[in-house]
Parts: sequence; C-alpha cells; structure tokens
Amino acid sequence: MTVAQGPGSAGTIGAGQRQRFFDDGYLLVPGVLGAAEVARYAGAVRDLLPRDLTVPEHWHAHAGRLKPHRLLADGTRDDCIDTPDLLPLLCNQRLYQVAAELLGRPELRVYDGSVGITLRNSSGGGILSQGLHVDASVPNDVDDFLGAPEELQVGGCYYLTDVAATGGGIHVVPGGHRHVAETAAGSPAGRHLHDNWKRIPEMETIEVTGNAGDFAMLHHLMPHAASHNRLPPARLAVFVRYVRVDQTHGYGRRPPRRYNDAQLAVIDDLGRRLLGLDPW
Ligand SMILES: O=C(O)CCC(=O)C(=O)O
Ligand SMILES: [Fe+2]
Repeated sequence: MTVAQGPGSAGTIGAGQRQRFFDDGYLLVPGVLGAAEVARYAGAVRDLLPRDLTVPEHWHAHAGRLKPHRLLADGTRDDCIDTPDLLPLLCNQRLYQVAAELLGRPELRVYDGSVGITLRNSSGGGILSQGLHVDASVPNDVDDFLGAPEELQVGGCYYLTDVAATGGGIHVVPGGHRHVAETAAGSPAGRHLHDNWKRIPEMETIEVTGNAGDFAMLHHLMPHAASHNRLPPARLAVFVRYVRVDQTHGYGRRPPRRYNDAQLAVIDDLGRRLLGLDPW
C-alpha cells in the first residue's frame, strides 16, 4: 500500500511520495479530513438516502452500490451532488495542495462531486462489481494519449467510512497507468483500444483500503473498478478530480456550474477559483 504522510506535514506530500504516485499510479493520502468533518460529511451522504429507503429510479444501483443522481428539468441526470453540505469537499485546502503538487502547478480546476454508497451484498461470485476502466480526461475523439503533464487528471475518492479489506474499496492495478500508456502508444487503436479503455481485460488488482478521512488519489490512466462490499459497514465515498487550468483538452477552462446563494455561502476564495467562478 502506498501511503502519503499524514496531516501536519507542511501541506505537501514531498518528492518521494510524488515519485511513488507516478511509479504506482495511485497514492492513499491519509487524514485529509478530521473526525468531526468525517462525521458531518458521512451524515450528509446518509441523508441523501430517502428515509423510507426508496431508491429513486434515476439513481445508479448495481450490486449494492448506489450512486445518487439528480434528475434535471430536461430529463438528463447529474451525479454531481454539490449540496451546501457536501460542496466543501471540492474545495478542501489540503487535498488541493496534494493535487497541485502532483500536477506541477497551483492553478487547478476541480470537478466530479459524485457519491458512491456501497452496501454489503453477496451478489456476484467475484471481487469486482464493475469492469476495469479508466476515467481519463481525454475526449473519446482524441486518438492518442499525450502523457504530457498538461493532459493529466488526478482524482479519486474520499473515504467517509473505514474501508477494511473486502469492504468495497476501490481496486487499482499498481503500475497499471504505465501499462495503459505503453499499450496505447504501441497500438494503432491507441486511445480507442478496449472500447476507449472503458472495458479493460482482466488484470491483477489490489484493493485500496483506508480509514475514514483518507483520500485514494489515482492517475487518470489507472485501470480501476468498484468492488463488492462483503462487510457489514456501508462504504461511503465522494469522488473529486483535478486538472490544470491549461489542460490540453480544455477540461480546465470549462464554464463553471451555476450555484445558488446557499451553495455560494460555503465556497471560499480557493473554492471560487477551483470551481471556475473566479480567475486564478
Ligand atoms: O466506487 C468505486 O470504488 C469506484 C467507482 C468508479 O470507478 C466509477 O464509478 O467510475
Ligand atoms: Fe471510475
């Protein structure tokens, strides 16, 4: 397990941990959130579940894993759950510092904000509940991954519960991001191989276990997948991703989302820049 230094380490992860991230393709950043914050955010995630446990039709629900969505007026679904309760997770100072260190410059944009709740279940015979895939910040109509720092996205999930082995932790392939880059570079299909790398053939994975308040940070070419939760505690996670403002494909210059007064009240100065409301 690749583990970064804990909080109080001057806000940086240091060259060694940075190197490990680029060698392994992932890094567990411990203690991004303190116990009181964890309790508050975990409560906010639990409160997304209707009291009568009706799972709305427009939520994703598969093998005990729920992803809340909002149904928009035009009938589309939005999985960014940026309620005033959860929005500060996108503006977290310490996680931002880690992302800026990995991405090599301070001017970043943040996005995602989706929530993953994995309940204990005995479905499926295997370990993974999802096919191995990458969530690359490279559009599907681009033929090759560049591998340049400006193209990189780093992101993953906060654990809001302790995630012990077989408890639904995200699975990764140590070094798998290099395999994806090399295989794509060596194939005429490039970025389009394996259904745009959304259906990666089986590879050996490990589960990222961690404590409530930790963040599992992944390189955007890291093959990964959700896993079944075989343990009683639900796994609560919130996903956050970062790119540089000069991101090759424009991910860093997307128009900001629209926020109401209650949301704006919880967005600090750093958050305003990360969310694209103010320039850097
Ligand atoms: O829930 C997880 O552990 C991973 C989910 C994931 O990778 C995804 O939905 O793209
Ligand atoms: Fe994913």
